[in-house]
Amino acid sequence: MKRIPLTGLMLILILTGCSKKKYFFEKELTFPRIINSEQKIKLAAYLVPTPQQYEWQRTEMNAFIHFGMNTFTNREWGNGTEAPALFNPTDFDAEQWVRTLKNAGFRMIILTAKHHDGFCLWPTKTTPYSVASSPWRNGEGDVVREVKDACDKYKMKFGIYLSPWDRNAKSYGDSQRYNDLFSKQLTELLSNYGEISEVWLDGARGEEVRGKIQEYDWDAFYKIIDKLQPRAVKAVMGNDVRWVGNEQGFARETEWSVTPLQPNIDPLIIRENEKLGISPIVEDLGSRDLIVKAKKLYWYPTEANVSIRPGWFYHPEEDHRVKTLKQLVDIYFKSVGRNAVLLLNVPPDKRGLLHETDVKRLEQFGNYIATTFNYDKLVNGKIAWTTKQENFKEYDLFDNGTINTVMIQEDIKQGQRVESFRVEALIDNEWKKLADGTTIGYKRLLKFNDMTPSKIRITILETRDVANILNVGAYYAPPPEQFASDQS
Ligand code: FUL
Repeated sequence: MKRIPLTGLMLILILTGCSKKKYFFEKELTFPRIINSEQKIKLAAYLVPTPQQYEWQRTEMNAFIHFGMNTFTNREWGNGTEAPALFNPTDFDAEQWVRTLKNAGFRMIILTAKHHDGFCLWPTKTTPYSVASSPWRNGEGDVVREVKDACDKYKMKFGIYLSPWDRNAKSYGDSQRYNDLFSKQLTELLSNYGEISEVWLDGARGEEVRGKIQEYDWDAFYKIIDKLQPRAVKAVMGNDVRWVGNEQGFARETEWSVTPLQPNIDPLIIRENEKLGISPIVEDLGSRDLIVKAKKLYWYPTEANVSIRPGWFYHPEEDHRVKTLKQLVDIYFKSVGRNAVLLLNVPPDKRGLLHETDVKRLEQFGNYIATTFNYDKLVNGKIAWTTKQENFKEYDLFDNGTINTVMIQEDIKQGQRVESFRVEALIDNEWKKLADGTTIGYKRLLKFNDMTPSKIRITILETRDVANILNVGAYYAPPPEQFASDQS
């Protein structure tokens, strides 16, 4: 990964704006000692994503698949003693999962290759506790392989969730031995299945096993991932993609990808996070006040995870509790529409199929998003513009269409900069405020009441440096209840 050290010359060029060449800091930035608050804010505007973080952000909507021993025991967390004989899907069809998700607009599937119970969905050499010991496909099956093959067929990206917490492994708690086992599992998954686009490292863990605490060797795990899959992002306990802080799929209204937060992976980072009073769940992760106190900043964008059902794994008693279209649309607006990537979990059932109710709902959801966003009613919204604060741009609308949603994107390859903006509409020759927003980032969606203006005006109220507006759109999002009943 390219890391650009901040030289004195670069500092002067950025702070004075006296250079034709643009300087940026990829992924991280350490502030020089002698620098004032205003200069820190300015430098924060020059932090940018790595190419893999940028590529990941553009996926917008990804799917999580929780499938494994818990599917067959009807539990959320197994204890690692469940018999492999229980794992036996009757109609396993990875293509059904991938086809359904692809048609609904998802771009990547992240599969629980191993959950906390330790049962491996691929025939690993590291433990007999895997599909190889199950009756499924006479012990010859490989869930990871079949899902990956289906992803390749349907041109979907593929990621893995590999739980560090393992309640089956005998070595768990014996730090070095378990870290070796985990490293071997990562190596198998990242060597034998082609391209892997995301590695989801869960933070959940049991504190003490047989009187010992397992200390994970994050540094070693990171090295394996970076070496074997240099284009993958490392999520949650990884330092490329940040957990949003809740499991409802809601990002913050003010969501900064530029933050001093890093996952708690070593004592120095833990101390710095504590000193600043930050963790993935706090509200403020990127304000000016926080930046001024920080020693380092990172490009650490957020992923909003949520399940389509109450649980992460499939439970038949939750068949009537699949989220409604209205709930999914709300989640979309509060994740993708708030500078996050949505990670929606859809758990296959004991047959090894996505349940009919979930399939139907995903179809509605995909149609809803496509119907809403395929028809942009703004003229010339795709022409990029730059501006200092208090500047605005006006747009005409096609054939006086009714709208209730505005979309704005910053060119995050040049940093995340906008701190507040306003959207107004020209109605009967008068400018009326539609909505105020704070951050924009990769994408921001704002909703307002249905109206039919002749023009739209976007004003950048506050920004950390010249704002780079990439794209603006205006849409009509139909009422989801109505849309759902029209479709059924
Ligand atoms: C959590 C786990 O404990 C849950 O079972 C689930 O996998 C969720 C996505 O992450 O930490």
